[in-house]
Amino acid sequence: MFCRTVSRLTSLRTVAQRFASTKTLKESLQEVIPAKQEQLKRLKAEHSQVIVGDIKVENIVGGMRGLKSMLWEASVLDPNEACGIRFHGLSIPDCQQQLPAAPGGKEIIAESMLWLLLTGEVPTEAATRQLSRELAEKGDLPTYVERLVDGLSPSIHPMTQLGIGVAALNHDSVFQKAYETGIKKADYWKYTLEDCLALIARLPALAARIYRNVYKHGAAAPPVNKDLDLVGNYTALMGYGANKDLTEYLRLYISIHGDHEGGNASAHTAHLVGSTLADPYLAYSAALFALAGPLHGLANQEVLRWQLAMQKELGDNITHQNIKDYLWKTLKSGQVVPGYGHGVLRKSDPRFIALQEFCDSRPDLLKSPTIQLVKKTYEVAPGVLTEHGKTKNPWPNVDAASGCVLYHYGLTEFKYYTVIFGVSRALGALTQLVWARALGLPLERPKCAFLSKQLKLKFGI
Ligand code: FAM
Repeated sequence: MFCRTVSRLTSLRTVAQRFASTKTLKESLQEVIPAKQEQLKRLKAEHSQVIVGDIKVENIVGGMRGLKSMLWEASVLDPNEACGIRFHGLSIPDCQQQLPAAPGGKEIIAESMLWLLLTGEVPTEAATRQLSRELAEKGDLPTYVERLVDGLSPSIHPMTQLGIGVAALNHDSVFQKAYETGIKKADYWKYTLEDCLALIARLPALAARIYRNVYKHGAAAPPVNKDLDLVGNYTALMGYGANKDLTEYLRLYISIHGDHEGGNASAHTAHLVGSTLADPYLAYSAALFALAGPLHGLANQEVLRWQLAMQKELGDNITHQNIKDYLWKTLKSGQVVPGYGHGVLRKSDPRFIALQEFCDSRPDLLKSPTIQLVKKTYEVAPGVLTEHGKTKNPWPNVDAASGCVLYHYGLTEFKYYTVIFGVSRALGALTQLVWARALGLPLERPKCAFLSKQLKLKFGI
């Protein structure tokens, strides 16, 4: 007994010493920022007039697709590369190999992905644990936000509630307070980082409170556990802590769905709003409302609604032909097939593949009728969409699979799924905000093209 106590004390001390000698996220960022600032300074001074691409009419009338006009390097999408997305050069399988998991877990955790996104470096295990603790210590919701969300009608969509709660947290913005008292531009990023970490830390408690208010009659959640990682706390606060597989699934999903280049609708909204020097809470709240659109984050809810309707209609008759017919019925009624297509990718979304691999490694998931239907749909949908001939990408995106696993694990309230995406996208969108302030990026203000005159002169249209 004595020996066990001594060895436990020794191991606690070792961990504490390791933590003490581990750089914090802020210290690590502080080391990498000056080189990037210098790079940008030189770029502006020496290469401002270099042409990096043409602007075509199709870019202007096509939602700016393909138009390179944002500075963002933490993640890159390659439409045609098999791995499709890289985070500071690492593919999803690389991240799965290199980024620290939770104690006893295997999947990437939000903290290690956040560290990679912010610093471009793979964190050590000690640094990851230290960040988990820092976030857990900041994870409680202030009472005024608890009261605010408790007062919202449960019939208000969970995403609307999340956006309201995040916006209200700006009451505590250190950036806003410091700005009012007058701070140097060079220090903006430090206050922005502090707000961003506090926001990421509080998202699980806020999102879980909304879940309990809307679906569990406001049942009280346990306190934030200082020894758990962010997603470990999130599932525990929602009431699913005992389900280790669900927690692992959400760790993976939340990490790999966090960043997707800076131009996706939610991250870009945060960037635009943040460029006015609105604080990170306001900027991310705006991003959440972009995420709430069915062409973006709401797709995970729509996929499940669509899959369940198909399951109901087909009953036990789930054949390839019946799925094909159902797909055609959807398309002919003028609707999109949710979970298929993408603004940039032109192959199967690597995040979809990672989630499928997660399912393949668990026999209980393979037996789930909903997951089997996802797999069968994947076998025929690309062919149907190709024949339909509209979409540039007939392959599945991440949301073709994301909700079905949640559904299998008993988290069946699919109107809530986009909230989980909202917890995830904070990793990328807020990283982008920190860097925008570190690099002193200006107010975003694109010029409008008045095409009608040109069209008349050039093309007689
Ligand atoms: N089913 C039917 N038609 C589709 C389609 C789909 N899954 N995907 C695209 N199209 C149509 C699209 O509506 C457009 O038709 P119109 O010319 O009549 O307007 C045409 O194909 C060309 O579209 P595109 O250039 O291939 O795609 P976009 O870049 O305009 O849009 C998406 C990309 C993702 C909005 C689109 O593929 C879509 O609506 N998919 C279904 C919804 C969905 O799954 N969204 C989730 C996106 C996801 F990655 C995320 O944000 N989590």
